Amino acid sequence: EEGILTRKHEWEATTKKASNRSWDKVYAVLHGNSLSCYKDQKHAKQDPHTRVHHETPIDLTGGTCERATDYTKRPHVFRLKITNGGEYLFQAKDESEMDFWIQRIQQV
Ligand code: I3P
Repeated sequence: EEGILTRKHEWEATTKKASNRSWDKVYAVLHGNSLSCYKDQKHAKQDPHTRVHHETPIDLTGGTCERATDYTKRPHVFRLKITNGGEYLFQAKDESEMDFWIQRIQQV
């Protein structure tokens, strides 16, 4: 699965707030147990090593993903928590895309 999402990195680890906290448009690609975020589709296709901020893929194993009901500044936002304590918010373009991503990530 892949598509455009807007992302905010909230926590780098349980007690470490992310330093770059702005919302960024990313091209997200779910592959196996991991989620990779690219600048756009072209980067995702041409060079899989060009993830945003030179990140390694986000390992979804053991993580949780659900709608961010407490985040009210934007609509269609879900939260991904990963096992190292990292947390991301993702904004989808509408409710059905949000539900789709949550379901897909929960299936991992
Ligand atoms: C961040 C940006 C985010 C904001 C975040 C700011 O500033 O304004 O939109 O999150 O607030 O730090 P910058 O772009 O200069 O990095 P919200 O949209 O959720 O308010 P935060 O630090 O309180 O998370």
